[in-house]
Amino acid sequence: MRTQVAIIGGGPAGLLLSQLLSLQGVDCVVLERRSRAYVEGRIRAGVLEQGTADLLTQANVDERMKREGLVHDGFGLAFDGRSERIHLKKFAGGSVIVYGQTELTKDLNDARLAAGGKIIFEAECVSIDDFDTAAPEVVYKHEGETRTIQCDFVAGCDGYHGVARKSAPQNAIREFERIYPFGWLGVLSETPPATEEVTYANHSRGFALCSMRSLTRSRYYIQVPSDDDVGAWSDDAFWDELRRRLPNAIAERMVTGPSIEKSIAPLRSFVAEPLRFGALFLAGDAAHIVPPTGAKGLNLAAADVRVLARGLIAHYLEGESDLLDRYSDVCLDRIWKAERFSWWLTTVTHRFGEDEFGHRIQLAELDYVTGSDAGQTTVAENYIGLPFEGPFA
Ligand code: RFL
Ligand code: PHB
Repeated sequence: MRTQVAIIGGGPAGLLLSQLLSLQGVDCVVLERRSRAYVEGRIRAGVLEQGTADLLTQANVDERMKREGLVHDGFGLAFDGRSERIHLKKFAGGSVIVYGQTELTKDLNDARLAAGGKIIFEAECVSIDDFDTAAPEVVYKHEGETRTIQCDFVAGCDGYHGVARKSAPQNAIREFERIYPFGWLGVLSETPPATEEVTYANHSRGFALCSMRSLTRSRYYIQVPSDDDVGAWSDDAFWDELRRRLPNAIAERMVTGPSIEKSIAPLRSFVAEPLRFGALFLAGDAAHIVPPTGAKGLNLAAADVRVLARGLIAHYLEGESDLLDRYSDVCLDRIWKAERFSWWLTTVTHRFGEDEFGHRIQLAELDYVTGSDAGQTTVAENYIGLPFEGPFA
C-alpha cells in the first residue's frame, strides 16, 4: 500500500490528524493496534480547552460536543475544609468544556469512516524503517499477515508505549522524566455529580477529584499508592475514602452507586526531545506525558496535531516546509509550559509522605492563589490553555 502520511495509532491524536489532513485532500492511513470498541471504551480525559474545541470545529466534528458538552466557566480548589472557585471567565476570559475522550473518539471514528477514511483496526505497527530517507516504510501485522505501507511521512501517534518513539535513533533523542510515588484510582458511576464544576481537593489523607461526564454521570478519583491493587478496592471502600477527603459541603451532596468502571492510572511527567527525526514526527502521548491533574494530556495531543497538520498541508498544498521544520520547537514550547502547570497543580494538591511542613506550605499556596486576583489569573490562564496566537503560536 502507498499513502502520503502513515499515521501510527488511532487514539485522539491519530484520528484528529487524519481528519484534518483528509479535509485538505492529503492522503493518509491510520493503523490502530486495538479494535474500535476497545479504543472507544477507554475512559480517560474529560476536560477540553477552548482551543481544542475550536480545532474540533475546524475538523467538522463538533456537532455532538456542542450539543452534549458542558461548558464550565470555573473550577474548584478544595482545601482546609472549604472549596474555593477559580473564575476562568473572569480572570482569563475563557472556559473549558466537559466532554469525554470516549465520545470524542467515537465522533472522530464516525466522521472518518463516513468519509471513507482508511483506519485499519487490529493492525499493529512493528517497525518504522528508512525514515531518514525520502522513502520511509511502515511494517505492520494484520490478520496474521505482515504488510507494509510506503509513504512520505510517518506520524507517531501511538501513545507512551508505542513503537514510534522507540524507533528514534538513541543518540538523537533525549528524555526527561519524573515518576510520582502514587496513582489515581478512578471510578465512573451513573450518579449525579456532587459538584457543579470539576473540583480538585487537597486533603491530609491524599488528593481527591470530583468530575463528571454529564449531569447524571460522575467521575471521581482518589490518590492511592502506585502499587495499590484495584481489586482490593470495593465500591464502598472507594466512596468512604472519597467522602473523607472532601469538604463537608461537598461530601453531603455526594450520591453513591455501583461503579461502571474502576481503574488505577500511574502519574508521570515525561518529555522526549526533539519531536522530529527525518520523516518521522511524534505527537501526543508518544512524545510527552503529564500527570492528569491539569487536564492537559488530550489537549496537548490536539495542539501537536494542529501544528503537524498545518505543516503537512503547507508542504503538500504550497510546497512550503518551514512549519514542518519548526514543528518540534513550536510544540515543545507549549509542552513544557503544560508540563510545568501539571507538575505544579500535582505538587500543591497531592500528599507527599508524612511531610507536615510541606502540607502547610500547600495550604498557604492554595489560600494565596485562590485569594489573590494575580493568583487566580495565573491559574486560570493555564487551565483554559495558553493561546495559540502570540508568543505561544
Ligand atoms: P493514546 O490515546 O494513548 O492513543 C494511542 C493509540 O495508539 C495505539 N497504538 C498502536 N497502534 C498501532 N501500532 C502500534 N504499535 C501501537 N501502539 C499503540 C493505541 O492502541 C492507542 O489507541 O494517545 P494520544 O492519541 O496521544 O492521546 C492522548 C490522550 O489519550 C491522553 O493524553 C489523555 O487521555 C490524558 N488524560 C487527560 N487529558 C486531558 O486533556 N484532560 C483530561 O481530563 C485527562 N484526564 C487523562 C485523564 C489520562 C488518564 N489516564 C488513564 C492516563 C485522566 C486519566 C485517568
Ligand atoms: C476527568 O473528568 O476524567 C478529569 C477531569 C479533570 C482532570 C483529569 C480528569 O484534571
